[in-house]
Parts: sequence; C-alpha cells; structure tokens
Amino acid sequence: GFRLWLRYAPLAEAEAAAIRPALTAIMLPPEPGPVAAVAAAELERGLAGMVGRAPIRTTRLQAGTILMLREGDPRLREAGVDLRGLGDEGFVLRSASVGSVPVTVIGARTEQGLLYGSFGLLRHLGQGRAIDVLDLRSAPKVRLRVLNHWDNLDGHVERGYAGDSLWDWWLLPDWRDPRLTDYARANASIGINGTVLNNVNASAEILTPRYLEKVAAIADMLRPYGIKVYLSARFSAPIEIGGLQSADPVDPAVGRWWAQTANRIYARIPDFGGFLVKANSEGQPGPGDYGRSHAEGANMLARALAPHGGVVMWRAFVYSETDAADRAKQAYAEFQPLDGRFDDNVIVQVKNGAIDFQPREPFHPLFGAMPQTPLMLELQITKEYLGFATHIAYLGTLFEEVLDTDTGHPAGTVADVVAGSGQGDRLTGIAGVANIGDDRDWSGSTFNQANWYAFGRLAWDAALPADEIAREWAAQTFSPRAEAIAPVTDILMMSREAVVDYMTPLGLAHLMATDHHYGPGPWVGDLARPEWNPTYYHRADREGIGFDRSVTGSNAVSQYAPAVARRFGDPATTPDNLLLWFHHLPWDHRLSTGETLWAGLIARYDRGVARVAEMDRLWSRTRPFVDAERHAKTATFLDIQANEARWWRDASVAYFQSVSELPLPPGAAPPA
Ligand code: GCW
Repeated sequence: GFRLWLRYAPLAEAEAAAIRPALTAIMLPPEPGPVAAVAAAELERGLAGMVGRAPIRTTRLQAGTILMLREGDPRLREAGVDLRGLGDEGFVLRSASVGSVPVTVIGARTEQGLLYGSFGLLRHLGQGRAIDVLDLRSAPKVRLRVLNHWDNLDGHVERGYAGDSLWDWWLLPDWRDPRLTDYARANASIGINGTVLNNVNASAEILTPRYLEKVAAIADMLRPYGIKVYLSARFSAPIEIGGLQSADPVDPAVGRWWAQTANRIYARIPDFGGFLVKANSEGQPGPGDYGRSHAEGANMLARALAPHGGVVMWRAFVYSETDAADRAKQAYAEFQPLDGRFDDNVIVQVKNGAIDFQPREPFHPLFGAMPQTPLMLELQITKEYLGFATHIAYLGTLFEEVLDTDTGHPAGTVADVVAGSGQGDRLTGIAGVANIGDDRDWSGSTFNQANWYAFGRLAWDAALPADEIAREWAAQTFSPRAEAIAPVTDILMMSREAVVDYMTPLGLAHLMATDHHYGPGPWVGDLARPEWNPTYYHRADREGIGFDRSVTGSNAVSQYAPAVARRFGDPATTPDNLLLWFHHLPWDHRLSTGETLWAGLIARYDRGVARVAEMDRLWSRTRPFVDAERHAKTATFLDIQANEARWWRDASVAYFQSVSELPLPPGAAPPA
C-alpha cells in the first residue's frame, strides 16, 4: 500500500498498445525550473509503469510528444489552447497538432500548473481512458489547500492512527528521508499546496532556531512539488522561548518579538506559508488571557507575517465550560461579532460543524454569517470519531454533504462561501486534518487513503461528485477494470452512512467513549466538564431523546439564516438525519417514514450492522483484482468493523432501552 493511488500498475495490453505510440516523448518548456523537472520525471515513472515504456526527453517535436507549454508560448495558439481563466495553478490537457505533428499539450501559466496537468494526465490514463481526443481544463477555486498535521515534536500524532509522525526531528536536518518526496508527490497529485507540520496544540519549541533548521529542510524537499510549509504557533511563545513576561498582543514588545521571529523564519524559508493558531480553546493560551479579542490576537501575528506575504489561519474551534449551556453556540457567539475586524492576510478556520467532526453534523452556522471575513473550511481526514483506521468510512460523501449545503445566506452553499464567490480576490482555503503517519500504508489502512485522496480532489474542485472521486481512486488504487471499480465504489459510497447508523443515527452526536473516542459510551455522564458527557448530548430519559436547539431550547437554530433557522426549528421540517441534533422528542414521535422514533432508532442501528455485512460481501468480489496482502488486511478490518458495529448497536440499544424502558420493536435483531 505504500504507493497509494500512484501505483501506475500495468494497463491491459490493448489499452497500453494504444497509448504507447501516442505518448512517446516529453518536451519541457523553454528554460525549465525544478517544478517542470519533477513533472517530467513523474510522467516517465507513470508511463513506464502503466504502458511499460517511459517517454524519452526530446527537444524536437516528434509524433506523440507530450508538449509542456507555459504562458506566452506561441505554440499555444497553434494548438488551440486558451489559458484564460485558469489562474496560476490550473491546466489544460489537449490533443492537438503542432507543426503538423500530433501531440498532447499540457498547457499552464506556471510550472505548478504543468505539474498538476501532468498528474491530471496520469490520473486520466490510470482510469483506463483513451487519450486521442483529450480536451480537459481544470483550475482550483480555492487558493490554500492545506493539510494540518497534529504531529507533536516527540513523534506522537494526536488523533493519528497510522503510526508516528513522518517528521524525524531527531535526524533532521541532516537526513532527508526520501519518503518525504513520496509524501510531496502524493499531495501534489491531488492538488494540495500546503502543509502545517505541527499540532495545533503547539509546542513553542518549533519556533526556535534549532527546529527551524529542520523545518527548512522539509520545506526544501516539498518545494519542487509546489507545497508550502506552515507552522502552528503557540500564542504564549514570546514568554516560553522569547524571555518576555507577557504575550499580550497589544504590547509592542510582543509584536516586535513575533516580527523578529517571522524574519528569522523567512531568512531560512523564503516561501514560508504562515501560522495556524488554536487560541483560547481547550486550555491553549490566547489573546483572551489578556482580555483581547481573537481579532487583536490574529492581527498582531498577521502584521508580523505581512511583509513576507505570509498568512494567519486562526481557528474558530473554541468552547469553554463557563458557558456550557450549548457548546454548539459558542464559536458563533465569539466570532460572528468580529466580522470585518481581521486583517487581509488572516483567514478564520472553521470546522465543518459546530461541535467536533462527528459522523454527521449540520453545517457550522458561521458559514455565510461573516461576509466581511475570509473563512477557511476545516475538515478532519483522520477518523477520530468514525472508527479510527479500522472501520471503512469514506469521507468523500461527508465532505460533499457539507460543501453542497445551502447556508441560506446570500453567499450560497458552504462551498461558495469557502471559494469566496463574489468577494473579489480575497484569501480562500480548505484545511484537512491529516490521517498520515509513518505506517507503511501511510494512513493505517488502504481505504483510509481514499479519504486523503478525496480531501485533495474536493479542495481542488468542490463540485466533483464524491462517487466520481471514489471511482477515480478505486481505479488507480486497485484496477481500472469495471468489475473492480464497481464493488469498491459501492463500498465507499455506503460506508459513511453505515457508520452514522451504527454510531449516531438520527442526528445524535458525541456518544463515543471518553477521551479516546473509539467505542460507544452513551451512558457516560460524570465527566468534570458538562459538555464532555455523552448524556449532555443525547439527553435521553423515559420520555424522549435529543438536544432541543429550537426556540424552546438553546435556540442555536437562531444562528442560522432565517430560512434555515425555520427549517431546523421545526421537527416537521428537520430532516430525519438531523432530527435529534435540533429537537428533544418523545419516543413515540413519528419520523418522516411513519415509524416511531424508538422503532426508527433501532432500525437504523440494525441497518448499520447490515450494511457492514454488505460491504464485506462486496469486498469478496474484488479478490481477483487486488493483491493478496491488501485484500486480506481489508477483509480482516471488515471483520473487526462487523464486530464493532454490533458492539455499537447492542451497547447503544441496551443503554437507550434502559432509559426508555420500551420493549424492542418486533423484528429488531436480537443482541448477538
Ligand atoms: O477534535 C478535538 C480533538 C482534539 C483536538 C481538538 C481541536 C487538536 O479531540 O484532539 O486537538 O478537537 O480540534 O483542537
């Protein structure tokens, strides 16, 4: 599994035979830089694998040349390639004729675009597609497409289920592990152009000269792939490593310290991306420690980075026990009033939902509610709440669901808000909390690789359908044959909903066991902070279940645009899959399907278990197309998932039955 979706496995001979004469050579653009060089190397590697022959490098056009053309090249016009509207990173792939020679053009304004175009061509071939009539254009709508590594300096990855950190701080900067080049290739292949190396629960150490040397070495390795390095900055670093008494953002000495720190970073890493900050959240220091706002804190850091072109990604994930009536309301309450008060190089990073990366949450009410402020969407690729590495849960559908949701605000969908549609040239971005570690398969399981892949593809183009991304991934990871793609895609497409069903159906949330968040723990209610307890979220008793966030309850619905607030404010118009997120309802409440809430809840737990069995059945059909090692590991993980789906169902149903005191509905599967 090391090679991820970049296996470049041999195509069927008929397809390979058609491609070989059509892609015989590569012609680099005039005066190529390092990015064009790695693009060409990737084309060689990919074609050698897929069709058994690497194209030669040529300086004279020959039939079947892959012709890389940058802006200003007169051959673009001859090839009928129009680069307008592609931005700095987009590309065109086109079968054309130049000087009467049949060629395939990769056209882009920049070398970065040529690199993405090269990966685009390989992705196309990897799906077994023909190339004689190629005519593709693609450009990202979002500027910052960034992984967030929650990697600690001791090598442990917070919420990581794929081994230790990839960054070997001990051996860096001397040993530059070639694996980091493979990391860069994988990311570039899906359009990721930035990475935050360290945990948002940050150690100030990373900003010391000793570590910056190491960070610079990583940045050097990622640079040819167009990937910028960012760091999580600990707000109290001026005290911890700067010898100051305070980290108050209005203290001029603090501002100076950060400016000097930025200068020191840029002296080593001229294209450093900037800082990610978790402030005044879960015990982290922040401007609130000095009575200052998030905007004052963020802007102070932004001023330090601005002369160098760096950005601040300031997280909106905040909640505190002092206002625990409804945790879901806190980020909006703190951030919405600050709309318009952030500097131009600040982007506020908002999780997809208002609680915390649950199997299903409604979209975060901040999206669309801060029109004067760039908002970055934060998704979690690592499956903290969806079964870690073992359970198959394809997040393409979760990400798509969030992106496609209409916020009810003039800006439109979450994807539109994130793309800054109609907001001119401002900063835009998507972040994904990485699921990558030093496991041989990078992500702890083969199927988790699909989530890394889907994140990148959707960050590039939020309009790509999750099932299309699933098919792309399946073809490149296993086999482009339809008999392989179909079952793998079916597994992927049903998997997340299965997890929702057996963990948190009908809009329930946060029922996982304490701290580690793996198995069920809906009975837990004695933790120190109220909003850490599952009982706080489900509120089940003899009468009913659910968290009332309507006007009769916490009124969190009022944080949404009026039309959305109305829809979520009434159980009759709230979709079943979010019902108990917004409403506390009696057990005999009728769902839209006509079944009672009690019967519907049990039916969903049963359905989740049944779907895992179905996934297992589908997987067995892929045996002829998957090597024995990956096949067996996935089959074993599906067995684990099947057991644990039953564990989730049986424990949850037994617990809810202990409070509802209702009999199991007829036909419900008896506990195993
Ligand atoms: O999801 C929760 C996690 C914490 C994490 C925090 C955050 C990095 O349980 O491990 O801390 O969110 O997003 O800051």
